Amino acid sequence: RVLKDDIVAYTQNKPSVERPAPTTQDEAPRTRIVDIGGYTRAMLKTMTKSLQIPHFGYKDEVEMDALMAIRKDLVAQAKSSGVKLSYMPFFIKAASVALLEYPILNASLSDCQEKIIYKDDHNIGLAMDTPQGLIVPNIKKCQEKSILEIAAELNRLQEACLNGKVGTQDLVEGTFSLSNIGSIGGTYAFPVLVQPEVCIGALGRIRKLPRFSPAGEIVPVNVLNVSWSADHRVIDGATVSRFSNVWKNYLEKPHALLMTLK
Ligand code: CAO
Repeated sequence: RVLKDDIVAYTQNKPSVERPAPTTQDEAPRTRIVDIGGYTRAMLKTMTKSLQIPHFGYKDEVEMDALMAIRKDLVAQAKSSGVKLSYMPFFIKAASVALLEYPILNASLSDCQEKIIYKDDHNIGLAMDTPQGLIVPNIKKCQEKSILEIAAELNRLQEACLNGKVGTQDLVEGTFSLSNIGSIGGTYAFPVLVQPEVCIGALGRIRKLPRFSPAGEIVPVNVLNVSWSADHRVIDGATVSRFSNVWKNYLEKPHALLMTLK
């Protein structure tokens, strides 16, 4: 039988449980909780919505040597007009000229999903990495602008975005987008559509790679990879491929852009 005295004796003699001194691993995890605001809040909303769209992905490579030589020649001329000339204005102009052939890629799907809205203006959006986060202002009416005019607009938008002073008018009514992630790094990407646009292209970093010449010799070539995403509800893969071929041709043979001058 267990008597009361037995229990008292047991509890009095019970060895105390030794607890090891807390180590840093046992301390509550150190966390920091911040409100999501500004550009990140806008990104959260738009990207969540965009990923409800079935995306079609298409990738290709572009030989950049001819364009790099031409840009090198033109940098000083642009500078004398107070404009910094990067590759972007060429990518944008080539896209605009190719859009003239494939206007479906500069369209949007109506809210009722029964009509396609074709847009005459090529308001080409540019994903910009800013101290405040991602923002996609657009250059209006690229179909009417020269490469130098597009470069000047890009300079203006870059400065406004860096100073956090980009205007609402620069952010609305985009019709097509490009994302030059290659200015930071990377080869391929999966760009996410900017609603209600139906096509976006991401550009990788230009890399010098071995390729075969027409004579079968191995030659060094500057290669740019492009990754397109399109709204597969209204755009089929063949259309993206044909559009990309035209865009690529204008970059690989930039003198062909002369034929588009008015
Ligand atoms: N490959 C190699 N070099 C590149 C390049 C590429 N794809 N793109 C740009 N460069 C070079 C430029 O030639 C320039 O070099 P120089 O000063 O020697 O001429 C340098 O990189 C910096 O270019 P830049 O960034 O000032 O100008 P840009 O017109 O090429 O790009 C912009 C402008 C706004 C697109 C870019 O600054 C940017 O923000 N890129 C990031 C986009 C991004 O975040 N995309 C992801 C979106 S999804 O989150």
